[in-house]
Amino acid sequence: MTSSPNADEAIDTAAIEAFAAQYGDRAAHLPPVSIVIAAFNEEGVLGSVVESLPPSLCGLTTSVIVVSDGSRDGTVAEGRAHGALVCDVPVNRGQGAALRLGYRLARAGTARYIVTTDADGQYNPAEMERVLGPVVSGEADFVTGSRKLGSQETKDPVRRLGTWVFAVTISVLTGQRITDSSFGLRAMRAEVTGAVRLEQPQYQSSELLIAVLARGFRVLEVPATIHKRQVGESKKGHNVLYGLHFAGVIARTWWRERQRRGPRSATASSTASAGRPAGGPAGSRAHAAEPLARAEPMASATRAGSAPAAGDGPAAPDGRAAGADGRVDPRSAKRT
Ligand SMILES: Nc1nc2c(ncn2[C@@H]2O[C@H](COP(=O)(O)OP(=O)(O)OP(=O)(O)O)[C@@H](O)[C@H]2O)c(=O)[nH]1
Ligand SMILES: [Mg+2]
Repeated sequence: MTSSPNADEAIDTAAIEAFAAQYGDRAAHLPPVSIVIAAFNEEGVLGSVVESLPPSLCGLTTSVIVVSDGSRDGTVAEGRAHGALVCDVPVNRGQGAALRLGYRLARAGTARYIVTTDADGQYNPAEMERVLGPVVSGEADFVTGSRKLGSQETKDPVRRLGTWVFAVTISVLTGQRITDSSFGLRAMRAEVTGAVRLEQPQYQSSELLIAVLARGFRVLEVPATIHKRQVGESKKGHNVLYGLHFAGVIARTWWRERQRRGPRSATASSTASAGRPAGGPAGSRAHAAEPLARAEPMASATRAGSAPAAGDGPAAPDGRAAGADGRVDPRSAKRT
């Protein structure tokens, strides 16, 4: 991991340039849905995960962007062999840094929606449609799966307790009912990722969720499943270490967002659970969202130092889920 924003920006810029040079037009003109995966030393499982991803979701063509950073095994080759666009970053920084870069690549390629999942096969690709659906229909800006509303395979009581404690903590801090703050299968309008501040190099999920809530985006949880990891091992450390990092990220992000908006700010968004918006009909919201970032085309993103940092972009909160353009006939859908 790097310690300075300048070093991070230099790494990101070089990676974006290499990605653009490698994939050319494919990277510059992505289909409407980018499935973004951070992968670190996931040889032996990544290929089957990529293979299992749907070529279209909600009638929209998908592409798969894998960001591997410093993997020492065959992760990069395996991802490419199975049709993913793989961004191969030479330095290991963590899942947060990798996803952030993946979001930039998706926005630069003018993808309209981003779906995330993990490389370790813990999430069910058949549930992606359920997660993306409310975003495409315009009901929500950000949808996360929830094991509490769905199911989880683990019997580990510490894990289960941790998931509950963190969800309650975030619910109390933000004033929004959240049942799962660390689910890796989620979907959002691509611009959302450019409108929030994302700094966590590794433990990124609660930062993203709190920031999205604090910015007033419409957040929805849907029931989903999390399986146990079948191959390899967790990259996040064991329960205690994972829990301590996770708690620290929640506290720091909540405090940062509170400072940014003032003490009365934290409860800005309307949240919904299990498909029911809590703040009124779709489109209504307690407070208007702050400006969204404009999509950043690949050509400008590849200019050294020119790409805006996440959270710095200008506005378009109403540019959500347009509708039919970009839809494909699923029978002819093929990954590009
Ligand atoms: N690029 C990149 N990806 C990472 C890194 N660390 C973890 N990942 C990926 O992030 C995803 C989640 O990591 P896991 O280690 O499974 O962590 P988790 O799912 O939060 O926790 P577990 O329940 O313990 O598996 C996987 O796809 C990992 O390969 C990293 O340093 N760099
Ligand atoms: Mg995992």
